[in-house]
Amino acid sequence: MTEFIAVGVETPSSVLNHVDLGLTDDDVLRMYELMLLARRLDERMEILQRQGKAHFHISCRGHEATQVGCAYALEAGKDWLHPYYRDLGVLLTIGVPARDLMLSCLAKKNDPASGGRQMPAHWGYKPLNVVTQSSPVATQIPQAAGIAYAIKRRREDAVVYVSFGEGGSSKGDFHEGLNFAGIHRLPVIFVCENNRYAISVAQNKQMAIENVADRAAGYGMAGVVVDGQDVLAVYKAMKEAVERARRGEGPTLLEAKTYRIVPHSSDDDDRLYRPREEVEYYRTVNDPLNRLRNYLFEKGIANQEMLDEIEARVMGVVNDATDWAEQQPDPDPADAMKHVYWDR
Ligand SMILES: Cc1ncc(C[n+]2csc(CCOP(=O)(O)OP(=O)(O)O)c2C)c(N)n1
Ligand SMILES: [Mg+2]
Repeated sequence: MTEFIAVGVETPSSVLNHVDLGLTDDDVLRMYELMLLARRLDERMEILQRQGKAHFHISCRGHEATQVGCAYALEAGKDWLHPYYRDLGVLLTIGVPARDLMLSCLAKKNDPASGGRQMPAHWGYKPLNVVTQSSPVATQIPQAAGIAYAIKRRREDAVVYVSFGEGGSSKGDFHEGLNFAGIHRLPVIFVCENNRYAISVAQNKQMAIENVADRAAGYGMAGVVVDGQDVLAVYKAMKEAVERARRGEGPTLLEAKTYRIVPHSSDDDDRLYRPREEVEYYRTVNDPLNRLRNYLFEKGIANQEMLDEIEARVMGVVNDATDWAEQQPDPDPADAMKHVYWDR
């Protein structure tokens, strides 16, 4: 289990004040709990993969502020989500129970995403309008534009959240989805979780620009860059984008500068392509949980005892989800070909 390393005064908290954003102290504590739950559940899923119980793991760790900040600005059950594989924090914040997420991780029969057929982290959850994704990166982007087009044609009030990495923004799907959404002024927020690497490929090998969001001008939409380690900054930017979309003012390309603090997936060794000092900086000084924890202390919203209580509650949820999901049935082998297209 990752322990937070003690942080010094150099760790920033947030440049913003939650009260100015319409958030209560309880909201900020809830954000902290969701971020911690995402991290601890993710750590548990990695352990299960190492034990041979899950066949693959891809992590949200380091992205928690971006994910919780974004999803906190959405309306559960009304808005639509096309999350990408790192978005464990988005799923938890919108209200998917940890137990259901664990069913996907362990490829169990009652996994709500696909009955254990998809890879882990190919989220899908019908009751909360979470649309499952395909493995080729960025395919969710034009799909999200399509859902937003339907929402607009039906004159509904919902908005669409879709996320992807900066590497995914090199795909043609990115251009097609954003171009279509810009033309029709669709209620969709394109969130780029820019962690500076697409597996081993650094951002400067993907694009000749500093900010993915600068491309928004080319599609006639708002482009916003935000510090993805600051949950309040992300929430503010996302809330403004959601409000623009609901007012009929069209899409936003929101780029959150973040970092993954572990290898790309359970099949990767990141020591081959990035310096340890860089990873260490984001695991300590600029870790999103450390940043929010400092904010809670600074504003007198929480003390260590309260954070210990949150940690205990979170571990209760993680342990319950693990123990329960491990007892659930595996898919029936006789169903293996169900829903698989076979053209004789
Ligand atoms: C079209 C396609 N090419 C390659 C892959 C293999 N692949 C999976 S994730 C990934 C990196 C994506 O990087 P990025 O979009 O920056 O997201 P991150 O994983 O960094 O969050 C690649 C190359 C894929 N899934 N789909
Ligand atoms: Mg990336």
